[in-house]
Amino acid sequence: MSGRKPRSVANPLESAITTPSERILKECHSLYVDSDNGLVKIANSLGVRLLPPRKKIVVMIMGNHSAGKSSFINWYVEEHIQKTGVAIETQGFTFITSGRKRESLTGNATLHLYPHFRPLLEFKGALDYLSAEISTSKQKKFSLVTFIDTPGLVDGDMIYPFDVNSAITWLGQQSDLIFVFFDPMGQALCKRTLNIVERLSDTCGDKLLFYLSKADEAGKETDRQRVMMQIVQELCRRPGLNKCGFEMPTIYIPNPQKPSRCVNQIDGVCQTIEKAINQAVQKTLNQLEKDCDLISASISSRLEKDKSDVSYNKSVRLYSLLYGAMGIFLPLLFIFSFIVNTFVKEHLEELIGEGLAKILSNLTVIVLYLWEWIPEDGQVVVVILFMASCYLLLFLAKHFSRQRNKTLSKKEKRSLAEYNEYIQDIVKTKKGKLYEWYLQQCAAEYDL
Ligand SMILES: Nc1nc2c(ncn2[C@@H]2O[C@H](COP(=O)(O)OP(=O)(O)OP(=O)(O)O)[C@@H](O)[C@H]2O)c(=O)[nH]1
Ligand SMILES: [Mg+2]
Repeated sequence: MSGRKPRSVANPLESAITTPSERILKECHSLYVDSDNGLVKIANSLGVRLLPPRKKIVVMIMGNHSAGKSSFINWYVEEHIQKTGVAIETQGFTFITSGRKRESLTGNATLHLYPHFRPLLEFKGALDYLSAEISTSKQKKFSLVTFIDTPGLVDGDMIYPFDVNSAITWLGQQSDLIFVFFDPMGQALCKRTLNIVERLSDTCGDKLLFYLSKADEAGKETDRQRVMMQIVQELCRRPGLNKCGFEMPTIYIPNPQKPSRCVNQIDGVCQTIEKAINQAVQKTLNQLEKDCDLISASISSRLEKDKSDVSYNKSVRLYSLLYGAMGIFLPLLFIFSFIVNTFVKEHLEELIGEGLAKILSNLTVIVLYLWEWIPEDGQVVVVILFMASCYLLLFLAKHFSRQRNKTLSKKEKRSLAEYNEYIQDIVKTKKGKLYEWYLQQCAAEYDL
């Protein structure tokens, strides 16, 4: 099929400024959402629901109030996007993502940008505390990451305007990575944080990563060790959390004015994000292959079903014709026999010729013989029964004519064959090339 070609998203200028992972994710995404030949559209026409892959990974940062969540995002993006400070600064959810223009979006606009987060509406009151910040920053891997900054968690009398525990848990389930920040200050052992972490570890244990943030404020090395022990002990006390070996890297925002002797593992956080991006690229390419196979299998089964429908319709049509013919022929023969009988043999021969008259009289003689065989007082009943049987035959003919299954038109069959060809020849070939290119890029990076 020469007409169908996936629209390539990368023009030469764009490919020069985007990373290989970004390009692959974009190209895969466009293979799904293309308005003419998108996989989502093709799958939809076959009754299969496909979700386009995300172009970015989602990293949610949660933790105690003032743990340094917003500061970490600002540091990563290298722009002061999120308000930071000792007061409770972040009260809602903010999506921080890269874009062409610096922009701040409110709740409704945010949900337009992220339609798959629409179920957030079920958390009453959360919409008013939802926003998005679009930044033009290209620092680190920000072009492939959407951060979710979450409200600072505290115990006690603090009233949240929505069910914060459930909303964070739900958002965590939608994310690719969940960073939990514990700072060495007073709130380190906030019960609310531990409760949410415990709930999340049930379903997303592999995405949960713990960090001791603001580690430069922990004082001496011994103090830091003590704080860390306390946090780990508190976490392990929870039945749902004591199964895994804990890792809690110490991180802090580097401050040239305030150098610290404490080990800073903040670069490890960036590496974790990069690893998740690479995994997302591989997952997206693998999913593309699976979705192609799913569509091809659906097309084959649709064509197979159509074949059996066609042969079923043939047999049903035959039954319908047979019953219909009998339902019409038998009463006609009955009436005709009596009409023919009223003619004198010679008159009939004169009228239609000797040969035809002989055939007709042979045909009608059987009917007349049967008719005479019926006792006179039962003839009315027999006529009624005969008419009822003819009606039944016509009814059966109609019934079978309605039993036909809908089959594919020639045009539909041709477009299914074209879809299959497009999936096998173009999409799969493209996927193979992207994979090859991705592996080449990886090898090139590691070889350097
Ligand atoms: N020394 C030090 N201070 C930090 C670090 N990270 C953040 N801070 C400070 O800690 C305070 C709180 O930081 P935020 O980033 O607002 O913390 P948050 O977790 O977003 O707080 P909420 O939004 O209220 O939950 C601010 O005054 C920051 O300047 C760090 O690594 N080291
Ligand atoms: Mg904050």
